[in-house]
Amino acid sequence: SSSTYPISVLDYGAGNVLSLLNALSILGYTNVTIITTPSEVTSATCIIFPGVGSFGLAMENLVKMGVLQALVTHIKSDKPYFGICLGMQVLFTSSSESPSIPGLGIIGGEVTKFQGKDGSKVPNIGWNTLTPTSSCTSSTPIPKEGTGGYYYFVHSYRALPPDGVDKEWIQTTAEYGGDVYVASVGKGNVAGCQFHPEKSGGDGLEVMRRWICSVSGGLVNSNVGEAGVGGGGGIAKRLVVALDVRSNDVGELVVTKGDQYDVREKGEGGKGGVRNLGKPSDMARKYYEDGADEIAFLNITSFRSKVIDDLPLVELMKETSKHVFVPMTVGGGIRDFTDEHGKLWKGWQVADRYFRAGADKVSIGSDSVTAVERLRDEGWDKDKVDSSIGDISVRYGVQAVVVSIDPKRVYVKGEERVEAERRGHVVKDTKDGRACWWQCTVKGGREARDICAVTVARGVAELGAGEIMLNCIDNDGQCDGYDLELMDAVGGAVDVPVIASSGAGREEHVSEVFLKTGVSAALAAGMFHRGEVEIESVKRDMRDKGLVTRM
Ligand code: 1PR
Repeated sequence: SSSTYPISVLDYGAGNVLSLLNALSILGYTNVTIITTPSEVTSATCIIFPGVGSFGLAMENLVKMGVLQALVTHIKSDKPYFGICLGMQVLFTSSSESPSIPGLGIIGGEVTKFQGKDGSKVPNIGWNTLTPTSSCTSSTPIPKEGTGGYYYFVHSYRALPPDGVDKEWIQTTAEYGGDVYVASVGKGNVAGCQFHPEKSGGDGLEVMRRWICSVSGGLVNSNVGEAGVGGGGGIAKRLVVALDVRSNDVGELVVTKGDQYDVREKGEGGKGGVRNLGKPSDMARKYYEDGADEIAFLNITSFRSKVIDDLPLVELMKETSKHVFVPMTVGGGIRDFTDEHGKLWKGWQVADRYFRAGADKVSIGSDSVTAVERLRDEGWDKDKVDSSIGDISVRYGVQAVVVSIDPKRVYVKGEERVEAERRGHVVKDTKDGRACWWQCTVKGGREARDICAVTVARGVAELGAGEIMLNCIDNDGQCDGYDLELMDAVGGAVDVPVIASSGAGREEHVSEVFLKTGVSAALAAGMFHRGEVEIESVKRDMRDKGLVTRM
């Protein structure tokens, strides 16, 4: 069923409003406009504000657009407003993220940064359940009985429930890193949530539907699904499905999958064609419907692309984001490059194309390795190093920047070990009695560099990466499990979340990497593409072993 209730999406051009528009479209709202001017804000019936970037950037943009006063008037006269993530945070008085810039001041209280207590990673990225407060009822956007569902959060700052009168705003809280923080607020026709309803699968879409129904005078029927069944409270371990994408020999984009990064069939007496496992958008949609928590698209031949208007994954993202309502990452070719007309494009401009097409995060591979090499050459003074990582995290937030590392094991003994350590590599004793370090490669494993994975991970976290996708070329496609020693070595060295990748072949491998290392997410590709293992059975195994799991 469709509705012509007018909805205005306030946008200052720094992020992904496409996902929100797609969510509204699938819910049947056809009268949706993007607004940017004071008069549009003044005449809007219902405003949704999906803020992105930093608190200060959001407030400055509202001032620059001249809409600040009109927005405050709209909210204070109790006209419908829904703030998502930063769009909720700006309702508060201030934020320690930008101490000199006040918020809208609708809700008393300060937004502050997670402390990373007890080794918890910052940003908080993941799926969480909610706890209702006494202001949460069966008719609030998140109904009391729906708080057991899973909602997707990604943020470094959070509001702690303020004392006193403003408490009545707080409808649900969530728990992370030892904090109980504000997950959603609401009073009258004004509401907001810290999580992303447009990225929280069916549970999230339901929050939006209920809120719009209530403010538009529609019926909030209790279409509340079964509350999700998890392994308990707290943040769920994420299961990411990766789609390695490239053109095949006749120029179609296909999902492929390599063995140790070699994606060609073993042909007679030489190399066969590129393995074709299916159409990327169809496969992404299927994995979303099967319960994947996140989908990553990697353009594995990106080092060839030369034209900004010919980024192969842009159209794919636009298409996929119509049907997929969980976070999507795009990687491959995010770096500065000069096109055939001699024009220089910055990495963040390439990333921007993907964000506008529906991506939530970009993943940077080769360019991150060279950025850390420059950082090392500058004596680890990050102010002296320009990088795509820094450029993108400043504009879109650290949570939007994933770094993908493609290391290979190098075994060393005796003098070699001494020499490797002298060159700054972190060498570990492995359980088979040997010692190794993990050498970073660029260009999809084609070129090895004299820098180790632990060093690159530390460096990119300094430069502003929010997450690390940690592959391992030795284990890729081997179905023998993840490189646990690598996951441990890198996970222990950085405060940002690590996604384990490469080597999953059975359900137990995923549970194992969560139980034995501190990674926040596990990525798998081939076992799903070949139809050997189902997402649901992996999640059942995780849940049965006591891991918090979004079923
Ligand atoms: O360097 O910024 O242009 O990014 C290129 C990106 O493409 C990097 O993220 C790099 O990891 C990826 N890539 C490049 N070549 C290949 C290849 O396979 N020939 N694929 C490649 C990386 C790793 C995972 C894979 C897991 C899990 N593939 O995506 O899906 O290893 O596989 P499994 O579960 O089947 O073991 P830039």
